[in-house]
Amino acid sequence: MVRIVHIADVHLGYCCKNVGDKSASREQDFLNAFQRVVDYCCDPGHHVDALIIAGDLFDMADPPSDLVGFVQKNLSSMRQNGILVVGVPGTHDAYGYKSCIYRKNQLEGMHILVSLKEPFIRELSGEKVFFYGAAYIPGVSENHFKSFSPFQEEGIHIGIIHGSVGLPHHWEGRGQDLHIDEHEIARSNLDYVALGHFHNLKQMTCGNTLAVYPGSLEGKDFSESGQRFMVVVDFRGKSPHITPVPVNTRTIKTIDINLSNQPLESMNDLVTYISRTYSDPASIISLNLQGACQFPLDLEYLRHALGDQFFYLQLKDSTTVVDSDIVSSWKEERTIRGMYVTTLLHKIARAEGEEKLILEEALKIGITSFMEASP
Ligand SMILES: [Mn+2]
Repeated sequence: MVRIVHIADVHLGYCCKNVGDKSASREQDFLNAFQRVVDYCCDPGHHVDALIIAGDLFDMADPPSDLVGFVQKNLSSMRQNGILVVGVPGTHDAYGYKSCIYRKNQLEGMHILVSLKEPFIRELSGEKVFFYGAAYIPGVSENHFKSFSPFQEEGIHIGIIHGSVGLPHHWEGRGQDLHIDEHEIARSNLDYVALGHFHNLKQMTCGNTLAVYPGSLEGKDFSESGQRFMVVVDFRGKSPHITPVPVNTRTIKTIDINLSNQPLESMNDLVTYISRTYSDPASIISLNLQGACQFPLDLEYLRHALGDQFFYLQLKDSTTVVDSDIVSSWKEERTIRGMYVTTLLHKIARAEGEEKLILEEALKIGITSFMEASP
């Protein structure tokens, strides 16, 4: 049985600006994830024949030498263990850049495929395996995949493509991408297509061909939430069976908390509730507070009070005070704050869209100020 590990979008060298002062530690996570893949492959008990890297191994075309050294060390381990490494350039480490690392032949032991004309052929675990891949240069390369057909020879035929297959709506308009239709993959009759470019795990059956995006190995932002995987592909005969294996150090999570459903009366209650329910020091969390809040919300206080409960915490205030007890009680008062609340509530009731949101924010700020003045 031939066993191949398929990864893509490793983005080594990615600058993690979105986690504040944790950026250096977070950048190390990306290296550790790649290291974990290499360690998995080199473990003799796993019987891995080859590693496919389907583009964006690096976050940049011309990585700094410490990063190249790190990758070279791992490629050398792979070679010592007799494991083939084959890949294509991506969009971040694109072949179109003159300074592209893959043009310099600096990385020994990684076979970068640049043209679909010639397959790269190796015998693995007694089977002849054909790898087809190309470097795509926007505006220069044609989409050779449109007229592609594999060699008519017995063996396992694998395509490696960094591009968009089955385009989600929000990716439209990215003119620089290589676009491939699912029916083109079906027509190729390849046994497996190792994809890269979309950062979340996705598998597609196109005719007789299985095409898989493994996704990124560490989430780059909050759109890459949940576990991250390498894909272990076992060929029983010619037919591929995949097992996603988690590799990430940290998990990105988005959590919505509806305060209307919680009997919380103060910031301290909220801190206690969040710590008890969601504390997770290894994770990167986006916490979205929603619903009616019965007390002034102080996000800076919350961020510091929750301190080391999370690796990194992003807070979003989507709460409303319109339906809170405090507003209900103040609007009955014949006082300045009573008039303020009543006037704002009238305006909010008549407003729409962005104006409504601005007025709700004004009500929140006003209530906080009144409370600070006379708690
Ligand atoms: Mn990528």
